[in-house]
Amino acid sequence: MMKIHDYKGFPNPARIRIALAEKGLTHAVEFVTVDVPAGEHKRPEFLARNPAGTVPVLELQDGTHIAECTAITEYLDHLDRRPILTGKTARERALIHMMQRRAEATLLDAVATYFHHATPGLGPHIETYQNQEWGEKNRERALAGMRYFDEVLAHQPHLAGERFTMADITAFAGLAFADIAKIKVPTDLVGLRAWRGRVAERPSVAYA
Ligand code: GTS
Repeated sequence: MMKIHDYKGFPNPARIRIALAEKGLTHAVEFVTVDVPAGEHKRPEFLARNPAGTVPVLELQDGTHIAECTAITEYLDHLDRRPILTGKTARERALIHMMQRRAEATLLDAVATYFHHATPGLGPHIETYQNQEWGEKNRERALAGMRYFDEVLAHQPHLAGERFTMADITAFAGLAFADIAKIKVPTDLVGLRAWRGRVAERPSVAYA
């Protein structure tokens, strides 16, 4: 059986749990808890699985380890040759990857950088280098990202067009992380808030 090394409730692990539920694959994997708050993800045994020292990591039956949520989602989405999250045509795939990367860089990763640098983050035993100014800058970047996605959603129901995709999963996880980091979604971003409400109703999100 495939394994997912992760920590339930954290935003990046949630991306893969949502993808698994969307694909109907929740029973095809075994979850292995990595005690992130205790720093288990920075120990040699875990670094051998993922040198970045982050969760989640997918472990295939042949022992191959796949890190990075986009790569894991690509793998899971193509297992049945019926991709629903990463696109079928060249155009769909390009648009989904473009929007996914924007959601990751300008929202999820920006919020994470704020959290790790400008707040106590995961605590002093894990946050061994903090740069407050860089953290604050990334709070601004995250708010600009939210504003950008609000504009996109004024013209289409999902980030990459008509359908729910990996790009929506990333942005949704970004907003969940923003809640944890106490970055509020501005009230005037009505399109973004409405989209979030619609995504929150998906059964896959309840599963995550
Ligand atoms: N780009 C990575 C991916 O797509 O998997 C990000 C992974 C990541 O940063 N994971 C966080 C982690 O392991 C967990 S989460 O809180 O962001 O969900 N962080 C540990 C650390 O010490 O930074």
